[in-house]
Amino acid sequence: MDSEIQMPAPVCLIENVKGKLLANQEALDILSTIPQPVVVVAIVGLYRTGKSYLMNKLAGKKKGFSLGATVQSHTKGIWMWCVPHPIKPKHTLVLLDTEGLGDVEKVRTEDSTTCVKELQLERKCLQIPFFNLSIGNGYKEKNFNLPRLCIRKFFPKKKCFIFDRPAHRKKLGKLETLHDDELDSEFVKQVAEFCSYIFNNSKTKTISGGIKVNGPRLQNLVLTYINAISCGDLPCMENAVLALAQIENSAAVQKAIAYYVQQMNQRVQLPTNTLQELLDLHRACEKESIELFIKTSFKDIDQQFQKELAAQLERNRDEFCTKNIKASADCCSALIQEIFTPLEEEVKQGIYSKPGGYRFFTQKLQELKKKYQMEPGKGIQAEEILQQYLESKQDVADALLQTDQTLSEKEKEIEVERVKAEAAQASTKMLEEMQKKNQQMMEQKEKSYQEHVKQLTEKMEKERKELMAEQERTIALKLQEQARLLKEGFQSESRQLHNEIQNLQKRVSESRSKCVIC
Ligand SMILES: Nc1nc2c(ncn2[C@@H]2O[C@H](COP(=O)(O)OP(=O)(O)OP(=O)(O)O)[C@@H](O)[C@H]2O)c(=O)[nH]1
Ligand SMILES: [Mg+2]
Repeated sequence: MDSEIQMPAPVCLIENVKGKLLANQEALDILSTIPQPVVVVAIVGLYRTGKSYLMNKLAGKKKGFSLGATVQSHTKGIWMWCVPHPIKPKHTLVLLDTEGLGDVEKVRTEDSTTCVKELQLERKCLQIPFFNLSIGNGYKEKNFNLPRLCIRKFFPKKKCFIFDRPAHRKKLGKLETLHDDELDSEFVKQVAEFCSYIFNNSKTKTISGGIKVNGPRLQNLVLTYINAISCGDLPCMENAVLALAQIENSAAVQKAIAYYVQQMNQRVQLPTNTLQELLDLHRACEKESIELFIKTSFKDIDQQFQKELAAQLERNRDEFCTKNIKASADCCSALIQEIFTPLEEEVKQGIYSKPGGYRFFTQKLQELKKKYQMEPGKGIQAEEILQQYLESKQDVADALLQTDQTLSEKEKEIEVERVKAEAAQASTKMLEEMQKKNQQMMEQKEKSYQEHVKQLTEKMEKERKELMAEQERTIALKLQEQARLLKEGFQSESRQLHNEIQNLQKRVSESRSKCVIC
């Protein structure tokens, strides 16, 4: 089922048409077919700095992302190439090659692994470490520092690679046709180290809360970002995740309900002998259905979708109860017809309309009632349908009683009373049954609620722990960055980061003491 992705060449993911961004349907369709978690590697940097060339190396191919042969910027928009991850089984590596920046100030990226290739062609980068800031308040310094500060802020964890010139100047134009032994051996080694580092260190793309991103999720994120940008908004990770959660949680409800209905149809044989039997099966299917929802849903704010699931499960349970009642009633009516029709025929023929006939009639009636009661599989309406039938035939029995000449008036009166008492007893029993059923339904409601709460609590507790670990990791990295800024003499930047860290720490201690469900 989880077959490896086959994409012979990159496709354009986002087109840049006169500054307007458009998502390309072909690329979105490809993403929608990738059920595996994705590792996303994007590259950004100045134009004509060998980004596309490097991305081809990551794809393990000589050709793919198209390289520029002129001095003009070549790649337009964002191109995507999905390949099986070379070292992580059951993962897809999504390579994103971007349009070269004319101005490094435009660099704005978010979480996925991003390589910043800032190496100008024909120029070795001798400035080590790479992200040092320039002292001074002039335009030149600000211009120099801003992208570096941004990169340092958004990518607290960094790793720098310096590449030597790949080959002799004359050969640079046709790099992609050269064999490794025609390239500078240092460069070949550096590229191999770079690729190995990326493969080993790039994590599966997750969204806040440790939720793994697969192809369809990435597709939705792309669409949400593009929409936000088209509307003039800043693409915001939080909003994109919420939009994604809406789509997926609503699908998770549908999936969980479909599972419940399918399992109930498979496991329940209508009519069931007792209501409890149906409710027990409901409880088992409901538990699994909630599990399925909990597994696939995320960021279900105020449990909006779980509440919807609960309501739909209740409706479906009631539907099964109604079907159960109907199945039982149909079965009992058919049985009554089969068992009692011969007696009705005999009455019509006048067999019991003679002296002593009433006694024979009641005897026969008792026998047939027993026969009916002995019959298995009638379901929960057995008694009610029988009583309804007997009641409907009561005037026939009365007529036979009144016309039987072997009985005295006194005996007839006693018999009428006996029949009345019997009917009253039967209706009391039915009332008790009904109360019992109501009680069982109420208990089931409480159990359903408890099941929802139990599963939700477990999930929220797990998510809370993950979020806290995530926040603590971020704080640790930010603290390192703050210390570095301070050491470099950037007091105001360091102070700003210090405030950010304090806010984060406050949030962590809040979530530590927070009760999961109140
Ligand atoms: N000197 C040198 N040339 C390189 C290097 N990497 C690639 N090239 C060559 O530089 C040219 C441009 O490379 P690309 O990979 O297209 O550069 P790019 O950054 O994708 O360019 P844009 O798409 O315009 O942003 C090609 O002819 C490559 O063969 C490198 O590390 N050093
Ligand atoms: Mg390019």
